[in-house]
Amino acid sequence: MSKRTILIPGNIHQRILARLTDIFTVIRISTADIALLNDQLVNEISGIASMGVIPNSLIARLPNLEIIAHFGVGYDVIDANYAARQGVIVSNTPDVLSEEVADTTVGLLLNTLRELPQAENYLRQGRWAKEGNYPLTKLTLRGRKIGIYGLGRIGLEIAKRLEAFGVCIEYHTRSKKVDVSYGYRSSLLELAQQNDTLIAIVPSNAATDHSVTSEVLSALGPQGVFINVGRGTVIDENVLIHALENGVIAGAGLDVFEVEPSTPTRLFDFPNVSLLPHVASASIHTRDLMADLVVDNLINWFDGKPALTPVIETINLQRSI
Ligand code: NAP
Ligand code: 8YV
Repeated sequence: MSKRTILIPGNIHQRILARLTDIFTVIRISTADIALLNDQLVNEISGIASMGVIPNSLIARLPNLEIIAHFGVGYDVIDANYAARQGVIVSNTPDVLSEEVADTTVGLLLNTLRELPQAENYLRQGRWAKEGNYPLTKLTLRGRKIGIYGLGRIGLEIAKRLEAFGVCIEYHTRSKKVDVSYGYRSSLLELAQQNDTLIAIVPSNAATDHSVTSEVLSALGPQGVFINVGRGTVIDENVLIHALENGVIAGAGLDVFEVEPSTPTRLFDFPNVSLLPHVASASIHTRDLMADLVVDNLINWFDGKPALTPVIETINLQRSI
């Protein structure tokens, strides 16, 4: 394999940097801005390893770019259709994180319903000894009807885990899955009408952005709970805050936000909301697997083989070996 030049704009996992540096010439710039590259580099770069936004303006100006290896399964920060038109393959990191994200989702659901972080804080603050038992929680998982919005790799892992909790499970996706026994609802509104707990694990795209509307939240009902581990863009945060303020739903658990890392401080005031700073896949174990997949996609590609995990939009650019 000839020594190729890989661009890393912005932050990247240390393991990616270490492994790439052994094999490739690595160029780092602070942000994905073409103005930060001189003409020689512009011509030399044939791959990108990244975890943030890659603007079309950068893709357009790198004449020898062949592949963008993205760190993360969600790749809404890259216009993959544009990359495909430019002949640039995009890879992501599916599967290796699904179980971790599903584990975290169940944790977030329980935290939201049973107020476990608040109860722990109560103990740590010495209030148990001074004030007596933590109050009984208003919400419970017992008897809940769970609607999963998105039954892909991660949604399925969430469903499998929730089965063990003995709760009722249904789902909504654009197409009914043939190999699952969970009840299918052909619209998100219908899913919310038939269930009291909505877990969103869909990618961000034009169809899913702001799709959890005030009508969907109302349909969950006053005992309703909304859990979001997909992307913050699935709901307008003002709509969610309004629903929480007015008792339209009973609580929410969020790992993702509309404009990260900022989080609307108004959410901090709700005792019935559990918040996590986008940590669903964030263990050393799982992030190492994701990092390896980024690197292995690049190695395979520049070794003349197909990329390991190309995104669907660029799959036709795969090498056939
Ligand atoms: P996936 O396997 O591609 O699953 C996506 C699911 O969403 C599929 O079931 C798909 O079914 C459904 N879907 C897509 N568009 C839809 C629409 N308009 N309406 C209804 N359903 C729709 O992806 P995954 O690996 O499970 O990951 C899902 C997403 O989770 C990622 O894209 C990422 O945004 C997010 N994520 C977040 C974290 C975190 O740290 N919080 C970690 C990993 C992933 P149909 O195609 O049949 O509609
Ligand atoms: C990561 C994620 O936090 O994979 C995804 O889509 O949202 C998370 O696993 C993120 O991609 C790391 O930047």
